[in-house]
Amino acid sequence: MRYGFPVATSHNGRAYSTEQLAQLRLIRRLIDEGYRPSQIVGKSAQELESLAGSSLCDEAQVLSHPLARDAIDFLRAYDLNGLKKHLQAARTGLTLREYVCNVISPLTSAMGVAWTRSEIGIHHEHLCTGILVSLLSAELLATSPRSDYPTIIFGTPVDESHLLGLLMAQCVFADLGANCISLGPQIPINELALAVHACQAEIVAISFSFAYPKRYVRPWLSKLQALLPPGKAIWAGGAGAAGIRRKLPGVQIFSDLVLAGQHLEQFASRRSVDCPSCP
Ligand code: B12
Repeated sequence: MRYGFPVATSHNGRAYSTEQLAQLRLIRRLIDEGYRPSQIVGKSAQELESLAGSSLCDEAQVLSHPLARDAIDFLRAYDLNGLKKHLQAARTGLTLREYVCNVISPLTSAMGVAWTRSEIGIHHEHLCTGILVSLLSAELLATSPRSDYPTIIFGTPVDESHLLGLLMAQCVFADLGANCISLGPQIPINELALAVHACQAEIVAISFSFAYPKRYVRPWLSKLQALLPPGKAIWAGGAGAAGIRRKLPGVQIFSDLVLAGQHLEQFASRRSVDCPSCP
């Protein structure tokens, strides 16, 4: 009520209209993304929706990706074997990293848009995530680390349950030759720091999805930095990390998996020059 909104519609001051509740949900989402209350309270539902929409992506373009569009159709028809075969066929002739960047990543974006448009429900997202996790996990088993590439440890913060971004980054780095160790999603920060030490990882890779409140990304990363011994690299990715306004010295932020792969190649070649006998 501090900003004069919402105004209750009943005498006991507790009932709000459906429209006000929808507005409140949008306001909450925008605040999590980093907007100040004074920037958004007082705007109409339409204005709020367009702000929330503009922070995502060009929906029509995302949905026009033919492979992703077909995958969403399989999902809507609950043809999960069809979806699996469709995704397996799309793998032909591509390296693992090309597959992730050109097929899986556009599909996850399209799923997000389809969900926003109520074309699919949360259970569809779970069904598709299950298939993607099993396909990508099988791919990871077939990769072999190269001795001239570093060990990278992967995880997401406790409040981040989205794991596909993490898995995609893992596939790209493993395909290039990194020794990838995943702690999976929702790892307590102290446990992550202990695992980095125990596994002698040189790089910690963290994923923050669009749903992760952007105002918590920087504090979380700086807490991790304080827990790690000097010299460990922190690489963060995902739409949540890409949204932080002030960067953190010593933390690399990626919103593009191709660039992340190139960065790893440079890291590995610098590493070979600096320490030719490193394992
Ligand atoms: C699948 C999915 C789910 C699944 C997750 C299953 C799982 N175990 O992973 C389920 C159904 C559980 C789910 C739940 C929710 N979700 Co959801 N979900 C998605 C979806 C479709 C994909 C998520 C994903 O993995 N994205 C991560 C990757 C693919 O995308 P990215 O962040 O842009 O990252 C890219 C790069 O930056 C890079 N990258 C990512 N990480 C890293 C890390 C490193 C080191 C590097 C180098 C690179 C890198 O890889 C990606 C390549 O494209 C997205 C849509 C979307 N656009 O993301 C919505 C989305 C993230 N979800 C959303 C929401 C709202 C939710 C829920 C709050 C509501 C709900 N649906 O119930 C809950 C929240 C759960 C929670 N507590 O966190 C919204 C967030 C919007 C917002 N403003 O908050 C989205 C954007 C959908 C939408 N269009 O509105 N979700």
